[in-house]
Amino acid sequence: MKIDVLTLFPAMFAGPLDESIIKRARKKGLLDLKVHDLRDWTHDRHRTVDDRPFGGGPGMLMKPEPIFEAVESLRREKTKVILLSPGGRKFSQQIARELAEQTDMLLVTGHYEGFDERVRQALADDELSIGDYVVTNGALPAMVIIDAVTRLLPGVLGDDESSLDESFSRDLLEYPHYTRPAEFRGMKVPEVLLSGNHAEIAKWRAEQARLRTKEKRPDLLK
Ligand code: 4G0
Repeated sequence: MKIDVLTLFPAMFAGPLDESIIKRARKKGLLDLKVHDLRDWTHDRHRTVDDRPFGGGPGMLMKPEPIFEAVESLRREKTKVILLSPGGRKFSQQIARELAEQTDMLLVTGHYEGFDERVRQALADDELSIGDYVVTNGALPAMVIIDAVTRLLPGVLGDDESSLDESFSRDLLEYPHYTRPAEFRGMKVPEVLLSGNHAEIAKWRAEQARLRTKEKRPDLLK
């Protein structure tokens, strides 16, 4: 998959996407990620990317011209252009699975109070939010989406890392997990997990997952 990112903070992308699974995906050529500085598409001496809202009010908006020029130069035939903003559709594992089927994405990030509406109207195929909160700019949300999508690309995860039971993790929280030692600082691993009785273990895990979901995420049971 080819992912282009348009940002005012290209330096933020060095680091998080150069580690671990994403690093490996890039090395293997499964992810081709290119980060672009929006200011490269400005023409004035101050490389201006923002302006004041018509009609008044506080804050600044991303002005349309640099974004239009950048998107028009970066997008190709199959490119899905996606805006990141707190006003977008809520990103989810289901949306990550859908995006993993694309060949080309262009993530457009902003800051201030958001984008001139014509960016949305004329350029965006979709607008996503990683959750109901505001961060200073769209770089972190873009990285979250890149990470969640990349680990789903065929060949990225090894057998050990693959989520074995995706259908399960879809509608319930995980049951409690334990590794050695069997007793640690007086805290014992539940006896059933040491019993070797796989039917009982499966029953215990299903019950724990249900209890935990009811406690922490009752919305998932409805
Ligand atoms: C556009 C995304 C971009 C509009 C971006 C803020 C959170 C998310 C930004 C705004 C972001 C998210 C209207 C404040 C940049 N913060 N939840 N900040 N407004 O995905």
